[in-house]
Parts: sequence; C-alpha cells; structure tokens
Amino acid sequence: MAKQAPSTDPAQDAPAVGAPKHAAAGLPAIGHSLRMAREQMGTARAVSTLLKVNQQGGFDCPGCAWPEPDKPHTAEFCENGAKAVAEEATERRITAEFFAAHPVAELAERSGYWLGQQGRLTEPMLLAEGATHYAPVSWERAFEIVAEELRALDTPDGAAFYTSGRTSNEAAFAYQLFARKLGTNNLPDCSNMCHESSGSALVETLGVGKGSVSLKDLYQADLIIVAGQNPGTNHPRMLSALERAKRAGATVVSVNPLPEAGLERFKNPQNARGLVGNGTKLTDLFLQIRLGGDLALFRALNQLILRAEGGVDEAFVAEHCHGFAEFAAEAELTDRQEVLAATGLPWEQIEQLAELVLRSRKVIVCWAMGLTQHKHSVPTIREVVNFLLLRGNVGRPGAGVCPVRGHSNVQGDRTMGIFERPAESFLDALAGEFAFEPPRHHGFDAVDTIRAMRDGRVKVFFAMGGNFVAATPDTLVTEAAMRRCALTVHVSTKLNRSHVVTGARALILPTLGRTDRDRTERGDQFVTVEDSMGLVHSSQGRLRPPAPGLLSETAIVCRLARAVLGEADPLPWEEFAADYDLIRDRIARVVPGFADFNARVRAPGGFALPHGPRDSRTFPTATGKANFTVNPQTAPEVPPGRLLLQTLRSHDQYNTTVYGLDDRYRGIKGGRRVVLVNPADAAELGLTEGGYVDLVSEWTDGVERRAPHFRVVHYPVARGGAAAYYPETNVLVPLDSTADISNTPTSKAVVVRFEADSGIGAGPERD
Ligand SMILES: Nc1nc2c(c(=O)[nH]1)N[C@H]1C(S)=C(S)[C@@H](COP(=O)(O)OP(=O)(O)OC[C@H]3O[C@@H](n4cnc5c(=O)[nH]c(N)nc54)[C@H](O)[C@@H]3O)O[C@H]1N2
Ligand SMILES: Nc1nc2c(c(=O)[nH]1)N[C@H]1C(S)=C(S)[C@@H](COP(=O)(O)OP(=O)(O)OC[C@H]3O[C@@H](n4cnc5c(=O)[nH]c(N)nc54)[C@H](O)[C@@H]3O)O[C@H]1N2
Ligand SMILES: [Mo]
Repeated sequence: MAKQAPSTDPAQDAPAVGAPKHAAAGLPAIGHSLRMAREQMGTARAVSTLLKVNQQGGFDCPGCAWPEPDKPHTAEFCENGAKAVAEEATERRITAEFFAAHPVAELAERSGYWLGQQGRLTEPMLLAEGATHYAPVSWERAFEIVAEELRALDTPDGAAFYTSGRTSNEAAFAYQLFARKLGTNNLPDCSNMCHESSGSALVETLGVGKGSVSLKDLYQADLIIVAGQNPGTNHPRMLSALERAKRAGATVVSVNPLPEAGLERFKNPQNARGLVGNGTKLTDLFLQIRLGGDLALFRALNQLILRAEGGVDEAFVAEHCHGFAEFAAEAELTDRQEVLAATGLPWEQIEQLAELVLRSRKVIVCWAMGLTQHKHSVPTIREVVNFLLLRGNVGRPGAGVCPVRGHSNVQGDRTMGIFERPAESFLDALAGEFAFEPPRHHGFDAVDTIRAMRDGRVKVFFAMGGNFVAATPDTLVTEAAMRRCALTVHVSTKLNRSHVVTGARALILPTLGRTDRDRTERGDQFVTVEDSMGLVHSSQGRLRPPAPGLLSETAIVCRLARAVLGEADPLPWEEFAADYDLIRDRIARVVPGFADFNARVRAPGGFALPHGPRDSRTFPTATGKANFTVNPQTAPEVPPGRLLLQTLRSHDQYNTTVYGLDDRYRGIKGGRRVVLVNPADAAELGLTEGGYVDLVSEWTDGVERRAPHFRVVHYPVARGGAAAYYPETNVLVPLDSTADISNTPTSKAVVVRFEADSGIGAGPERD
C-alpha cells in the first residue's frame, strides 16, 4: 500500500487559495515569462533567445504543437512557451561532481521540481550494477553497454524504445529504423497517453489520424467548439487565433467542467488593446459539462440536427459518407433523461447550441485531453466526427476536426513511424528502401510496455526524451516495473525522476535541445518538425550547447545503431549523423507527402502535408468513404459518496516538468497538492474549504491507491467531479483503467473517495 506519493515535495507544498481569474495573458503574462527567462538565462541571453522562437530560420518552440502564423509576430511566443525555452536554455549545469555528491537513493527522494531545477545534463553517466552513485562514462562505453544488454536478450521484443514528442523528424526516423532493424515494433510513445484516442477515431472514420484544419480555417469559421481543452495554459497562442476568428465573426462555444480563464477572456499581449484594455471576450456560450459527458452531448446534438428541417447536408452524406442509416437509427435512440444525467447541462443550453450549429455553415471542433483520456474516448470522438459529417463540415474551408496536439513534434514523430502498430504500407516502404525485412507483428504501447516490464518480458528500456515513470499511470506499479529491468537508458536534456528509478544498470545520455546549435563535421545542421495542423518546417537552435561533446539525438541514435548492428550493417549511420539532409532524402522516399523534402523544407514557412479529407474530400478508409459510426450512450459511473477525479495541468508546469508552484488563473499559489471540488459536493461529503484529505482511488482490482495530504479547494467545477494536478495524482490511476480501443490511461476519470489526512508520512525532504 502506498504510504506516500513518491514524487512530491511536501514541505514546499503549502497551497494558498485566492479568487480564480476571468481573463488570460495581458501584462502579467509578460512579466512572468520574462522573470523566469531572466532567472534561468540572464537578460541578454533571454532576450536574444526569445526573439528567435517560432521565427523563420529560428527554432520551433519546444512548448506546444500549435502552428505558427504565416507572418509571425516579432515575439511569437507565449508566457508558457517562454517558460519552456527558459527551462531548456537555462545556464545551470549538472556535472559529474553533482552525481558524486548525491547518491541515487537520495535523488529518488527529491521532488521532480527540485530535480528539474538543477540544470542541463552535460556528460554521459552510468549507474553500474550495485553502485550507489552515477559515474561518468565515455560515449563509446555507453553504447557498448546498450549493445551488450540488447544482445543478451532472447528476442528483440525484450527491449522497448520510448519516444516523447519533442524528438525531431530526423532523429525519430532514424530511431524507428534502428528499432525495426533490431527486430521490434516496441515503439511506445507519449501519444499513447495523449491523442491516441483521436488517432484511433479519426483513422477509422476519416482515414487520416490528424486534424483537418489550418489556421486559415479557424479564421473563416462561423462556429468553433472548444471541448476538453484549456488553451489559456496549454496552447496560449491558440487564444490569438480564437481572437482573430471572433473578430471575423465566429462564435466560440466552450465545453468544459471548469470555467477556464483563458477561454473566458483574452488580453493579447501583442497589442496595446490587450495590454491596457479589458481584452476580448472569447467564449459566447459555456457548457459546464460533467466529466465524461461529451458523448451524450454530441449524441443529443446529432439527434436535434437529424430532426431539424434541412439539418443534414444530404448531398455530402450521399456522395461521401458510409453508414448513415445505422448511425441515424442509433441517434434516434438518444434518451433525453440519459443526456441530462450524463452532461449535467440544462436541456435549453443543448438546444441553444444546436440552434447555433444549424445557423452556422462552417463549424470546427477543437479538443484535447478532456476528450481523449476517458474509457469511452474513442466513441466520443467518433461521435464528434458524426456531428461534423452530418452537416458536411469536413473538407470545406472554415470547417473540420481540430485535435490540438500536445508536444511540439508528437505528430511528426508518428508520421516518421514511431508507432507500435505501423501500417503495412509503411513497413513495405521501409523494407524497399533499406533492403531488410522489418518485424510485422505489433509491438507494445506505453501501458503494455509497463505490463511487460512488470512481468519480466521487457528487460531493456530505452527512452528518447520524456519522463516515463512520472508520466505514466499507477506510479508504484510502474516504478517497480522499471526496477525489474536489466538496463534503463534515458536520452535527456534535464534530470528527472525516470533517471533515479532505475534498472540494475542505468545510463543517462545528455543531449542537445531545440535551442542549441547542432554543429557536425559537415557544418550546422537543422532539424524539422510537424505541427498540429500538418505543416512541416525547419528548426535550428543557435545557442552554445551546454557542454562540449554533447551529442544530438540524431547522433546518439546513429552511433547506437552502429554499436548494436555492427560494422557489417550496410547503412551509412556515420553519414546520417553528420548530414541530416541524407536522412531527409530517405524520409522523402519512404513517407508519403515528403517528396523533395530537402528543397521544400528550405522554403520559408516549410510545406503542408497532404490530407485527403481536407484537400479533396477523399477518405482513405476501409470503405473509401467517410464513415458514420454507431456509438451507444455510455458515461462514467460513480458510486455514492465518491467523485470522479480528473488529473490536469497547472499553469506552471509542462507535463512532468514543474516550473513553479502557482496556478495563477485558478487562483492557487505556492503549492500543488490541491483538490478542486464543487462546494455543493463538498458540503455533501463534509469536505471543508482549506481542510486536508487523502485521495483514495477505487478500481475493480481492489488494490488501494492513495495520494495523501491534499488541500480541499471549493471551486466551481461541474457537480460530481473533482480536479487535481498530474503527475502527483498518477499514483491513483490504475494501470488497467484504459480507454477502449486506444488503450490510453483514463487520466480524466478516476473514481476517488476522500479519507482523513494521513499526513505526509516519513517524507523525503532535504530541500
Ligand atoms: N504550458 C503547458 N503547455 C502544454 C502542456 C503543459 O503541461 N504545459 N502539455 C502539452 C501536452 S503534452 C498536451 S497533450 C496538451 C494538453 O492540453 P489540455 O488538454 O488543455 O490539458 P489538461 O490540463 O489535461 O486539460 C484538460 C482540459 O479538459 C477539461 N476536461 C477534463 N475532462 C473533461 C471532460 O470529460 N469533458 C470536457 N469537455 N472537458 C474536460 C479540463 O477541465 C481541462 O480544461 O498541452 C500541451 N501544452
Ligand atoms: N495523470 C495524467 N498523466 C498524464 C497526462 C495527464 O493529463 N494526466 N498527460 C499525458 C500526456 S498528454 C503526455 S504527452 C505525457 C507526457 O509524457 P513525457 O513526454 O514522457 O513527459 P514530459 O514531462 O513531457 O518529459 C519531460 C522530460 O523530457 C526531457 N526533455 C525535454 N526536452 C527534451 C529534448 O529536446 N530531448 C530529449 N531527449 N529530452 C528532452 C527532459 O529530461 C524532461 O525531464 O504524460 C501523460 N500522462
Ligand atoms: Mo500530450
């Protein structure tokens, strides 16, 4: 039983609570970003670095995957982009002396926040078997160790190769090629925990697992529905796009259990009006939905559209769609009482939204983790697609699906083949180009990788970025699984918890980040990324790397491939590492849409990947048409006396990287161990404002999962639900509680009860 969540800093964590804000950005946002940038980088470096974010010829912001406008503003970054940059471009350094001074057992007691604050990693480090401290190791020896362990496996499937979504296209392509040459499709990635549900639903219905809109479409839309997303914190530049869309006449509807400040009002820090005025009201209609109620909402909308005269775009449906009759029959079964119970919305609001929809010719639905991290996420997103198809809102300017991606190159990594279930056509193309037979059986995703490590089937865990043990569910299970490995390897920029919860041996391989100059013997290299809207462009860092001798991710992959595959391997890995154009030439021959890659990516702004549904209403699905689907009503069930907990992000974090302990827009200061509950629910459950409780999750396996010592905050969340920050609450998410079809952990739907505060226990606190 968990006595304590393993990765927190209790002594520092003393949350104070004020009133939530009703507008995002404005002057305070500028102040906050500059302060953090200066603390980490000093003023001169801060200014020159921030001015290169998202500029043509500059580097792609390592923050989110929101696209850049055609003509970027001089300061085309946001408060949280600036924090992401500062976190990476910090002048603080971790050297061998640091590791000599801190045994791993001590580092394992530190908070993620503290680990991240220590600075950039500067040399390869090895934790030898039985050793108490990491010690320096040469790159050669490090690669040999990985090769030794991989050779010792009975099968290549005894290794798993994780990717977090910041990895460039070039490194990702080389990485998956190496894994497949080794003989495994075990390529789990952060997408498995993120937009996998979107990909699953979109591939089945539209044939392409990506969004179908561009920024221009947003500017032309009549109606934009933002469901399950908090752009004010996680995609702040999206607010400028919504502001522009509104000025061009769009109506914005937000669907969320929380009133998120960023969606209420936006003070654009890039113009005077935003700095001194009241800003722009963004949301015209706010539907404060219950957690997991979106399937019911879209089913109800679809029924209303079907019943409205002229509601359906019959020509589009007849020409382009499949499965309409079955879908329409199911929609007719939609039961109003069920909808009211699942959504918690007044019926009039749903009708009001339906009227808006019927009045709008061009509709876009944007969504993120609020829709993807539920048990019924795939049917929910399929129902969103039904909703858009009904009125022909796919493949028409100003309309379409807009899953807003998280990590800045998570979409590109998937395009490059980072996927445990690759398409046959992709493997055929690899086989043709590289003259080898790639494995055809599917590999492990993130959850299955944890199961396999737990059961001793995966012995070597290799991570290209990320923070696997903190980002994945069921922290105690995952940490135990990691500790069963023979070898764990992390290619990282910053120290994190995954480096200190290790296999029998462990390696930390430090690498260049987005902001760093990447110079090889052939000269300065740039990399490429793909944003949330399928635009591919280059990214080139200019800063002096944090230490001499650091290798890029691409170089690490290529040297590893040589060490593991041997001198006899015919691929020119050394050439690839020296000249990324050579990798891009290969990508051009393997991945559809990348023809003439090297030339096209050098054009200012890059190029757009083809997208059949968007470009020509062609749907590369099994039926050759856009598929309507049948998604029977379902919603989370919560026993009496319990609440449904969603785990989300504060304004001061980037996933597992905690920048600070405030969540300004929600009025929380100085701590992260808070649980937001509706005052009416709190009254029923006896949860007093400011009191402390343990959160205990309930799952069918009967195992007790406990996160102790959370301060109760009365907050206007939708009834029946609660909210607390991730990663502290990952200890509560059962490994086997995943979305149907996509296998994504249900991070937005954990049944919890509240128990008396057990205190923080014999807590680790040496800060
Ligand atoms: N600054 C910053 N930027 C980031 C990140 C970060 O951590 N920090 N992370 C990046 C990554 S990897 C990702 S994936 C994105 C994440 O971006 P978001 O998805 O915006 O992130 P979350 O904090 O998980 O917020 C989920 C939102 O959905 C709402 N929600 C939860 N459950 C439901 C539901 O059942 N229905 C509806 N309608 N709404 C619901 C929540 O109230 C919240 O507003 O952001 C990316 N950008
Ligand atoms: N409970 C709960 N769990 C969740 C979520 C949730 O909403 N709730 N969200 C899920 C989502 S959407 C995602 S995407 C995952 C995120 O999972 P991950 O991507 O695994 O986690 P991050 O925290 O983004 O990874 C941060 C680490 O990446 C490394 N890093 C940063 N930049 C670079 C780089 O350029 N190169 C390399 N090699 N390393 C780098 C640093 O060492 C840093 O410590 O978490 C998931 N987990
Ligand atoms: Mo994500």
